[in-house]
Amino acid sequence: MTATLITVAPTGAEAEASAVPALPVTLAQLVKTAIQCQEAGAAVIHVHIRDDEGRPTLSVPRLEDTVAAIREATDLVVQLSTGGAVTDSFGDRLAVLEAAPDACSLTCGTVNFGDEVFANPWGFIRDLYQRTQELGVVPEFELFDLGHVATLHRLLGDFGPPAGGHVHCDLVMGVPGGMPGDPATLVAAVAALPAGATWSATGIGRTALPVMLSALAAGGHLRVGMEDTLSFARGRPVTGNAELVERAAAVAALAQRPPMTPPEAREFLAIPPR
Ligand code: KMH
Ligand code: ZN
Repeated sequence: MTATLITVAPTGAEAEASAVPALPVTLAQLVKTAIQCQEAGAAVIHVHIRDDEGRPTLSVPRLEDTVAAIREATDLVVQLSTGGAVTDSFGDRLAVLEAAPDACSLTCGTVNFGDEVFANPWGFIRDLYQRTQELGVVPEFELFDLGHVATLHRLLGDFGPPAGGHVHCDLVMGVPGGMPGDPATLVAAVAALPAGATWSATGIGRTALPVMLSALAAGGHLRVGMEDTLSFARGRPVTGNAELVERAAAVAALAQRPPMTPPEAREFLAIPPR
């Protein structure tokens, strides 16, 4: 059994900064969170940023500053979100890559997202993927539904392997409108992945723990963080991202699959040296 890749998704674009005081929204808070989460066992950070009012933004200069600051303070693989918020334009989402992160998320299809729609039509997926190849940014394929796996096969068939050459996916489970976060669905999604692909899984909200346990049992990797869940347990809000990473690292160690270090993660994900 291999070690466990732990990704932390500390902020997201959905939670209201004013309603969730523990959410890291300033650059200083994000950097402090990154340091704590690396110490707790994370190797990758999935980054969404906020503006001075705490609202989601895709400002490229701000993203550049964020990438530089996290690199300065940690060894984490810096993965910028190209999903942004449901209100972001395709142009702004494509421009995220200009901030030159190590990696980025790349969602492989449209999905109902609660009362909203997270739009990812084929033309956008294709353009984003080709731009990652041009810039040498390693994509992580976000799969919110089984149909997204079919689109991943199409993408790889039409345009070849990603930057770095290795395919790593993240099953995002339990979004209202996407695939449910349960063991049977996880097994079905994993069975449909391209040969040689590796995968993580994240369970949104109350599916966080069933998905974590199922993923470890099935040989997968983990994503945790306040983007995905704001409750540590029933009736007990998360006090910070590090406690979610600590719990994931403890469960992974119990499964005899301790956390990967950031250098091990870079090799595992085939992140090209900068
Ligand atoms: N905020 C969601 C609409 C990603 O980061 O790539 C999309 C999302 C996926 O979070
Ligand atoms: Zn995200």
